[in-house]
Amino acid sequence: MKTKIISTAVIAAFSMALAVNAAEGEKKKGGGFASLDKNNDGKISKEEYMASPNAQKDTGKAEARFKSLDKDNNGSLDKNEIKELLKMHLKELGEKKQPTQ
Ligand SMILES: [Ca+2]
Ligand SMILES: [Ca+2]
Repeated sequence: MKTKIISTAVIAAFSMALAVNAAEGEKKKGGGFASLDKNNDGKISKEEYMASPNAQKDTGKAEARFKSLDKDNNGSLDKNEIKELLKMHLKELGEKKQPTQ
């Protein structure tokens, strides 16, 4: 069991940030996952996803993860799919911070 309350709050905050970013047409670059959307079409293509520094660390893992995130298998991550991505990343961050769990 992890610190569920905290991660839920963090996810909520990130989701809001993402929504704001998307709504503003991603004004500020370099932060959050909206910055992955290079061509600003509101989706993250596999190329965009793989170009992220995080994905570059382990491309095999990133590729597998992209596949699992792309629920409808259309080759890009839409907003709902990105939400899952956020959750996954946050979970990983939490695991790194709390190696005991
Ligand atoms: Ca895109
Ligand atoms: Ca998709």
